[in-house]
Amino acid sequence: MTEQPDRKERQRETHLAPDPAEGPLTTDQGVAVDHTDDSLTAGERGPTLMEDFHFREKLMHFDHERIPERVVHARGAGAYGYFEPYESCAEFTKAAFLQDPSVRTPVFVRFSTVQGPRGSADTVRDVRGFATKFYTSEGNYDLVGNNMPVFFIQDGIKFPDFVHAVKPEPQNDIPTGASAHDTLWDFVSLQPETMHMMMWLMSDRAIPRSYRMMQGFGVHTFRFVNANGKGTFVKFHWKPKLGVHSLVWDEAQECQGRDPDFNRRDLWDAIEAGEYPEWELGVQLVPEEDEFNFDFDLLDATKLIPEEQVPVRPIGRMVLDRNPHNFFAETEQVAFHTANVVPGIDFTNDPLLQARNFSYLDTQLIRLGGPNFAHIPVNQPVAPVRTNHRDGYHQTAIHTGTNYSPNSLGGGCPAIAGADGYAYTHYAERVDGDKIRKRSPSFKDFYSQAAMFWNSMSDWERKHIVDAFRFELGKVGTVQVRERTVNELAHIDYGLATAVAEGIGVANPEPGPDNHKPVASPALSLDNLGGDHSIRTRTVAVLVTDGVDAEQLTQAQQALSAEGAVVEALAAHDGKVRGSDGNGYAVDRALPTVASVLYDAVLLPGGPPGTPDLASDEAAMRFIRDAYRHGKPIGALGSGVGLLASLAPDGLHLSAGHHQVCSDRGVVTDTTTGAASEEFTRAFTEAIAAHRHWTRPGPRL
Ligand code: HDD
Repeated sequence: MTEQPDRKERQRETHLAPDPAEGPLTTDQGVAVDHTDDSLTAGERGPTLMEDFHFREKLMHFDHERIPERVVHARGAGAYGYFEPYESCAEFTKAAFLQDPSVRTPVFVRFSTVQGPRGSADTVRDVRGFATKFYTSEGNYDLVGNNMPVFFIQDGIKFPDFVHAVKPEPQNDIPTGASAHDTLWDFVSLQPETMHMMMWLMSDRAIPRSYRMMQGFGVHTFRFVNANGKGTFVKFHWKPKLGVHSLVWDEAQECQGRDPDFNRRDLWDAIEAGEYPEWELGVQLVPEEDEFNFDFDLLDATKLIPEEQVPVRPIGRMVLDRNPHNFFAETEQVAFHTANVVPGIDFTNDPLLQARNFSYLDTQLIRLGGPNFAHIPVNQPVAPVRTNHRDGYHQTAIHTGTNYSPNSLGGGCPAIAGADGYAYTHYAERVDGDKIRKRSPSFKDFYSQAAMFWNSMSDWERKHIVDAFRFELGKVGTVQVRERTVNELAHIDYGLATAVAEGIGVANPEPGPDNHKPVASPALSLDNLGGDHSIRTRTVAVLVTDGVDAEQLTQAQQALSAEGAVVEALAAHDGKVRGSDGNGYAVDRALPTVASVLYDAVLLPGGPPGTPDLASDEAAMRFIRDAYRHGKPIGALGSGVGLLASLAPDGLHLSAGHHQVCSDRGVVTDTTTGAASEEFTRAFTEAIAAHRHWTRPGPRL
């Protein structure tokens, strides 16, 4: 493996501020400070003096610590890592970082929500940003994508309208981190091109379990260009190794309060634990001559290319293995730009992409306060930089030599690379046409792919989509907006429209023109995106009390940890519980500080007769009920099975008698006392790998 990732790391290290512990506290001017707790005053109870330069500098700096947050994607979390290709992609692109499997290219990735401000909660219903900066040997390449493969609008000139509509309402700045309000749905109901993306937004893709467990998409059709100048259309896909998993809406909402940093913490903790998140980069390639072989326009970002039509070809993998040293310096100040491309990667005339190529550069000026943001360490390429750009706010370089081109006084430096294959040469696409403001007729089918998405969903996914529409529109006060949206849904699927109409108290719409081909794309269903089916990094709560069966506890912890799960013992109090063998067993967290929504599964070990019953602990009981309602795997052993039996709804099968393992819709039980059987561990592990179990009987509990 080459040294490349270390190049970015070494570059970062040169910017690390020295540890203040090595010297005395000073002012910005380097003058040592004798006292920082009291300001300089005229007398012990007198006014503060103007000459207190330390006080004034300290306050001045503090007063200016904040920069404008991103107008969208304000809340995010980032990490460094590397990308390595599986094999050379020279046939399609000359991009240097896609040529040699032995070359690792350093990356920085920032995940984000879109609507909420910097301090909003993570688990809101929203699109997630998935932006990757590749520090390649030929300069930075930014793939600024989302976790959904399509977008709300077709032309970037609508972006301010869309964002104004989805952002909190202007008079009161409500709601935070939510799309369930009148202005968004007003816009949506009047702008049918949004409907495909709204289907994605109402699906569970909008509430990912983890940034590590979501797909990423470049969305637009881009262009690969090979060394001979031949172009190939390309769509980019990131596929997570751990599979794609989501929360349930009820859980996501509670999680917003229990841990607003749920996704951010999860990413940080996984990397700290050495569980490095990994994605495979895949591409859908379309030869230029096939551009018009689709029943949609490749330049329309509200459309995807079904994987069944053009398979995703895996070309490399990305691993995130380092957390930032400083959130502000790195995650906040990272500046992505869709036009940061390298030779071998080019644009298409997708009008959304064209607008983005203006917007991202522009926005950094207000956000980062001047044109020198490429000097900020996280934004610095590892490729050499030689420009004639000079001066401007926050200039930190002391340039010498000439600053114009052509020159002879500076020896002609920097020289122009020329079109010799090394420099970036724009793809020579022929364009001509009249100057017009008009959407191409090829962009006018707004519903077929929305219908395809609906057709591709499993029953539980469809139910969640209907529930989401009902929730969102149920928060919309204007009846006409509700009605108009339902009318739009009738163009997608009449059953969907009437199911939503019923929930929000509006009349059934007129049936839409039923002219969609009954097309489905199985690749779109979460049922088919299980990843490696492992339980690595899934969190399992073991509810324990004094008297817990020590053998069961230890063995279950060991067996699940061996599979890569994060197992935590929870009890009514911190410290230790006394096991059935008389020994103390560490409690990882006290129940009042956590909740079921923070875990993927729960295990109830048993204990000998007389063991204090979890049933008397309100927090434990709520934990079990929530886990059941949210379809989470529940394991119970020994007397734990009895507790579960006292709560379980009719129709759920639990084991009875001695040594009998029973697994029913993610509830796995074994009445054995002592260490759990291998059969139990296997069944419980499988239940956790399946993530959620939707067909459980209700209610009781
Ligand atoms: Fe955008 C940020 C993704 C359309 C204008 N966008 C931003 C980020 C992501 C995306 C992931 C956060 C980057 C970061 O972490 O710093 N945006 C998308 C995708 C789009 C899209 C996948 C459609 C395919 N965006 C889009 C359009 C426009 C913008 C059409 C404007 C015409 N986006 C911006 C922006 C932001 C931004 C205003 C805010 C902060 C920033 O750029 O750096 O320029």
